[in-house]
Amino acid sequence: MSEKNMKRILSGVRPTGAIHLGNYLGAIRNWVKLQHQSEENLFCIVDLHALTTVEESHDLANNTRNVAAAYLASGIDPKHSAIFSQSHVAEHSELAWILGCLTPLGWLNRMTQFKDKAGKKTEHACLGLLAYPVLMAADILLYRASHVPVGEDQKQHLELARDIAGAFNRRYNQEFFQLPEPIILGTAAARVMSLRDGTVKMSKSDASDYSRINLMDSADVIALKIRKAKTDAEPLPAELKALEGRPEALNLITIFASLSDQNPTQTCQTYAGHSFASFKKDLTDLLIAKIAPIGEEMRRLLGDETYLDTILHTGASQAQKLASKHMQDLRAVLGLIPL
Ligand code: AQP
Repeated sequence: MSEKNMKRILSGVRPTGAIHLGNYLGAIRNWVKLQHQSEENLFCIVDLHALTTVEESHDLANNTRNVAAAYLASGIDPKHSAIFSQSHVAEHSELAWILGCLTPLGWLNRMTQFKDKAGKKTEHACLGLLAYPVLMAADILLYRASHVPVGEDQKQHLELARDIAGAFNRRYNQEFFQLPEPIILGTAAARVMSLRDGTVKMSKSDASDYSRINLMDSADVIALKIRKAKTDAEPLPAELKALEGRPEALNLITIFASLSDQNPTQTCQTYAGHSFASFKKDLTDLLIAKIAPIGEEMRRLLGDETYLDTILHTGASQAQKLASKHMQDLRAVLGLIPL
């Protein structure tokens, strides 16, 4: 099959902390299904992206192994999918530079994630944070990925990757890059919210561990976090619409629906008129049944660093083969002397 007709999927997670239920329901669980619907899959651990918001508490090597263990324990199969660390394939950075030379600053200044992460002090934000979407475009275009599963928050960056590919093709007057198609993950849990505040997303960098369920949380910790999860005084309604203005309740219903492969309307109907106490008990049991085994498997895998590093090195060499071939083609287009 020619590369142009091939379905090649690429996606990634930043190794910035403990992998949580949002990462799992919003991304990794969907990749597990998608990996069997394409000819090639690349699941990257984007450690260079983590450097844009690096904190002293980040232990990049261990966090990277933690993400690899989460991928494997969730069902990403290394026989179908390359699992690798972004920094192990140097061409990501090389291509990012080349693409950065044709990306107008105006495009980057419009990115909402930059505005969110830089806050008011844009003068103090690092160049890497502004250039993040260019590196993401490089991650995708380096492999000529045809499809990119993205969460809601990454849609704008993927659109930019398509714009950059188009700008390159126009400048060099050829269809060098194929425009990557988004796979918009329209699942119930496209955005899992914090357990402490239903208006902000569940996040690795939230200071409160009670805001999220980590994949490695024990059954006791899961039970405690759900017990403490913010709710309101009303019983659960029969209609999803009635949860408007009740973000924490909506979030818990959405999590339940997603874990039980229902739509949230069905979950509402099941729990209509119930108090949070009885609903939370069932949600806890469901979370323990679905998440605790993944955590257990992650712990087992993390006990075998040699195995995890072998997975990462094998994945990197698969990715590297594609990357170096594409960079060689690209050098010819740019008029650089071949390596
Ligand atoms: N709360 C979420 N709900 C649904 N999907 C989510 N994702 C992240 N949080 C949620 C999806 O997980 C994938 C990998 O995310 P990432 O780690 O690369 O970046 P992120 O979105 O910045 O994740 P965090 O947890 O919020 O990390 P920090 O705190 O370091 O910024 C993506 O597909 C993302 O959509």
